[in-house]
Amino acid sequence: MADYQTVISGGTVVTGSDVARADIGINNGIIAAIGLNLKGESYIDADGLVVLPGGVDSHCHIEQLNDRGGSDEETWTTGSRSALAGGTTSCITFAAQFKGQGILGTMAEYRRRASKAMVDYSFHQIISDASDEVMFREVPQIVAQGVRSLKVFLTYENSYLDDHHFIRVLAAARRNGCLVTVHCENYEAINWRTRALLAAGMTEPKYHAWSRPVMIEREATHRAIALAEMVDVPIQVFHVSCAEVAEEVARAQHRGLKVWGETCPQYLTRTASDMDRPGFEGAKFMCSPAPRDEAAHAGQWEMIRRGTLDVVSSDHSGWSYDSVAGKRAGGPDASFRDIPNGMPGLGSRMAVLFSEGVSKGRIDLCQFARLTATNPAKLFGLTQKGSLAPGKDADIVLFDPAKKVTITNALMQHIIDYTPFEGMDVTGWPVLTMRRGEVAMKDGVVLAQPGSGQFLARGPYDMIKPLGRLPDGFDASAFEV
Ligand code: DUC
Ligand code: ZN
Ligand code: ZN
Repeated sequence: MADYQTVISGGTVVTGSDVARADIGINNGIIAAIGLNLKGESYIDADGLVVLPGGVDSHCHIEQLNDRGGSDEETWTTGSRSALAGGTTSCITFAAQFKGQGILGTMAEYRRRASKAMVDYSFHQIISDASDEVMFREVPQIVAQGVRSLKVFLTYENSYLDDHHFIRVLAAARRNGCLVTVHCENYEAINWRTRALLAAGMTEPKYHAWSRPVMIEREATHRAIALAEMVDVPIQVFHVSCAEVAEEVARAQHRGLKVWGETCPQYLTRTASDMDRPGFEGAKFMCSPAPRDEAAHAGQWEMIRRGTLDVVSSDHSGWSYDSVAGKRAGGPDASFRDIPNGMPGLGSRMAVLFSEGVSKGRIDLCQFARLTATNPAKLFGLTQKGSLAPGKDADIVLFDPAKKVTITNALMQHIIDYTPFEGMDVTGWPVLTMRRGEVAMKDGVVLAQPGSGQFLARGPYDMIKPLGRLPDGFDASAFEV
């Protein structure tokens, strides 16, 4: 008699702490058992395959609304297709606030759009206007809806917060039990350098990197950490680009602070010289912070090895190369300042990290599982996700560790017309993705139906509780006026 509806049999099962040849028994979308010789009504043969937790991409931009009344090119249908093709089963995307507006109405619109998702999902709430109404009345309401992370930009003309407003967001996060995620670059310094570069006629995509050198990322990271320490609230530093910045995170961790660091495959594989490709081609690699150089990649791998950087997300933010809705939004002769930032990466994140990390011997399988699934799930309170263990959702990806693939844009299955990883040879490829017990992708064919993804409401959780270490023991956030 069968004990399980589905058994994934004979694979190399990887958790955040162990690797074992075993079967996984699944009932009603939940992992029911990990053991030997499990009896199932149906079987998925995983002989020769690596069985990993489905990817959790805790930083991707999908159907994000912009201040011109439009939205990202990548839709929930195409974004989740790309995610599933690449082995990712859960995404945390962004709900953006525009200055002068609230956040409750827009959250409802984001929830409506995400109802087409095929992956499970949650949101980070971007705060661009820390008004009293939003800080004291609306944030508690979106937290009650299950959104537990606030996102802050320390640069970008229409979104950045000065120190005063950043502190107000940190305080609101402390009062409401949220994590704050921070884009750390110094707005004034970038502006100052950008104006000078444009005045000097240095306008091509490669000057994007010149406009935002390492120390402006390092300074903003240091400042974000210091202010978060003052308010006593946990933060995650987004998309760390190099070791000098990761060192700020490491110093904070050594002081016992709840500060975490994230990076992305582009900061492990792409360089500023990619932005110096002929013509407009460099625009494909423009993102912020800017990719650095090969020495920076080596430093980043070391920071991953040490555990300073413990999440690798995609920062998928796609802008088609040949589109006026995309990279060409600023016209044919746009300077770097007017070319949209970001690159697609949802579909490539797992394979690029597996190949560059596991196949090249820089990280082991358990580290891979932690970086791509276990750690982001824990940090963001996705309690059913990120781990292969009885009781967790059966979100599982089967990797063929020997499969050699040359990345092409068609394989990404996103809506964007390019991938920054075009032509990269990788060893290791996702061949089957299961989401809550259903085969959602097999051999590159996405089988999930639009609307089958579920909203992941996040409740309070210990990992993001404040430390209780306040300057002079005084909790200013409780008396804010
Ligand atoms: N930088 C961001 O901060 N967000 C999206 C893309 C990018 O390059
Ligand atoms: Zn960012
Ligand atoms: Zn981003």
